[in-house]
Amino acid sequence: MLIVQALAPDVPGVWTDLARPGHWLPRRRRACPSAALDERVATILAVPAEASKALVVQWCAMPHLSSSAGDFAAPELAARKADQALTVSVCLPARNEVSTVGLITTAIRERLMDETPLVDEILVLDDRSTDGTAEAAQTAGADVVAVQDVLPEAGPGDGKGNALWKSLFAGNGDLVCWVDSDIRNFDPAFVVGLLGPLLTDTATSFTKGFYHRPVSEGAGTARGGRVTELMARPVISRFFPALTRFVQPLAGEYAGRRRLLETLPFVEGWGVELGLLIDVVARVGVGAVAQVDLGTREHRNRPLSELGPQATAILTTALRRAGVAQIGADSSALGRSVLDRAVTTELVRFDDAHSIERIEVNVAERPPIIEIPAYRAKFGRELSA
Ligand SMILES: Nc1nc2c(ncn2[C@@H]2O[C@H](COP(=O)(O)OP(=O)(O)OP(=O)(O)O)[C@@H](O)[C@H]2O)c(=O)[nH]1
Ligand SMILES: [Mg+2]
Repeated sequence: MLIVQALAPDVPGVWTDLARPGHWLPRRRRACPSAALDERVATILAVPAEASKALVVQWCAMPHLSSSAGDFAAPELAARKADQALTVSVCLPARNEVSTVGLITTAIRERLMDETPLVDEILVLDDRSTDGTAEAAQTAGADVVAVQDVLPEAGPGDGKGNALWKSLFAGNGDLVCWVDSDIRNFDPAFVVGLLGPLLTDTATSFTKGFYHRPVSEGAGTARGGRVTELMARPVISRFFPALTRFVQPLAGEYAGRRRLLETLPFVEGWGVELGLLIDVVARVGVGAVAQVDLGTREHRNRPLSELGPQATAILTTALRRAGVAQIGADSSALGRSVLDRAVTTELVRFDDAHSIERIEVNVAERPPIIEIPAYRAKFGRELSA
């Protein structure tokens, strides 16, 4: 199946003309659940405007796929969780977040563990922080895991996506909820909202948060999220129009069922949000993904100079999934899976004195974690044929 068909299962005929066999990428040579996903990766160089419009019409007709954090109450969800014999992990990736990680951990522990048994564990995936993040998280009651200590045989890896991937091994929950640890106005309702659709609707496999982002000084746009506005939305509109329904496609707060997440590759760095969203929808269809209004979210805003590498990683992630090979890549690369390869892009720009700056942006991907023997041993999984 082509990825575009999976993304638009209810728009008959719209994508038929796009199925150009010449642009198929070869199946990965391994037997695992992700093979089917790779089969769906196709070149989509010419999405007709009417097809994009049809998809937007389609998702506008699916208001039931959006909800608000306030629609759910923790005690009711805890009861549903118990009925279904499920467990929940909340995982926070953290790199030098001493000013916020303790407050977030405390709020989750007090409200969603001590007061109401909705969350079974809080993991903080600490990445060589030097500011006391690990100590603050531990004092607040999190299980702190050093990223480099998780699956050492897989190598240390790098970036947020790598920490999320490792959290699948370090944690135990059937449902995994990820929350950034730099949120300044964290409310446990974020976690309740993300778990709500998963615990009340067995057809939902993944939930994605969205929110209003107030702008702090100099951020430049009323909505915040400059990389979202200037990179993610154009690229989604161009290549993955079914994903245009996601208000904040790069939101760092999302949750899913382990059975799904373990079968997906994870981009190690900045591309993890977009990569997961594309892959989840390709795997389970847009109707199995709910988005949840989490209200307002405040976090730091980076200077513009730091956003270029982030945008480059997101572009690389999207192009890979659209089947567009890296320029200059040797042609034999297409004989293997594009997902196996770390792509390094050199972002070239100029500083104020017009001196050239060359920044390497390495976009590596972790394989579906179910391919790791230690994971299968821990969770009693087998590779399907
Ligand atoms: N474990 C780990 N966590 C990371 C790494 N990089 C970022 N994070 C965490 O991932 C979350 C999101 O990273 P941010 O740096 O806030 O990224 P962002 O939200 O896109 O950018 P900001 O505008 O700076 O907030 C935060 O909780 C970070 O601490 C990393 O290399 N390892
Ligand atoms: Mg942030």
